Amino acid sequence: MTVANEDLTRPILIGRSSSHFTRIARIFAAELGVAYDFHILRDIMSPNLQDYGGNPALKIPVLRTARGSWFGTLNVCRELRRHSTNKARVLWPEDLTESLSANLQELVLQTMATEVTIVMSRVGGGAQSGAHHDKLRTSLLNMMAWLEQNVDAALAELPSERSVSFLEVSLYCLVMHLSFREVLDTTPYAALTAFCQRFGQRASCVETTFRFDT
Ligand SMILES: N[C@@H](CCC(=O)N[C@@H](CS)C(=O)NCC(=O)O)C(=O)O
Repeated sequence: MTVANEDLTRPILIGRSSSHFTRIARIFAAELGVAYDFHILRDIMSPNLQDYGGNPALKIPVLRTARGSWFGTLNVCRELRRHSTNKARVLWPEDLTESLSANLQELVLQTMATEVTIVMSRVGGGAQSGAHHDKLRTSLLNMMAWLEQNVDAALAELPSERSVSFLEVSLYCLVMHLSFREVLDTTPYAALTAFCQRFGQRASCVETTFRFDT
């Protein structure tokens, strides 16, 4: 994939249909009514900076607009907001001023990052046992237990007039992805499952279902 000489009249999202971070961006684009071209990163093990829109971290998603490249999901969502003309009221992480919802956001993002490490280790042929692997699993299970216990109270802290929140979109993508990548059976997590069933009814979620790109 080349990053030069492309038509940037509308944004280009570089990502994968199987990626939870990418799905956050895609749900935001749908909620905000922003059209984009989706460029699929075929090889997640590629060491080629160009494949990641110039992101030195070699991570997706990346959004390319006429104003530049935007690295990281939160940056991508903020730039999508700037491209949007609809009146959606977005609740961002910095709007979470109560400890429960702020901690929920932190732990959702950390669980997503931990899951990436677990999945990349699997994909890249890394160790599937050992002290680090065991600690990652323990951390994952601890965080999931905390999310399960606190999700309802934390979401109750959110202002009701929001159209969409980064917290809910990221939580939804995390829980659905754990199941999709068979990292964890999420069915015993009743509160998280109930949240996903409710939130997943949005058109933005239905039209971005996880799948492996072919
Ligand atoms: N901080 C980044 C993390 C993105 C991330 O970890 N993306 C995963 C895909 S879901 C990735 O690029 N994995 C490839 C790798 O870790 O090498 C963000 O917020 O977007």
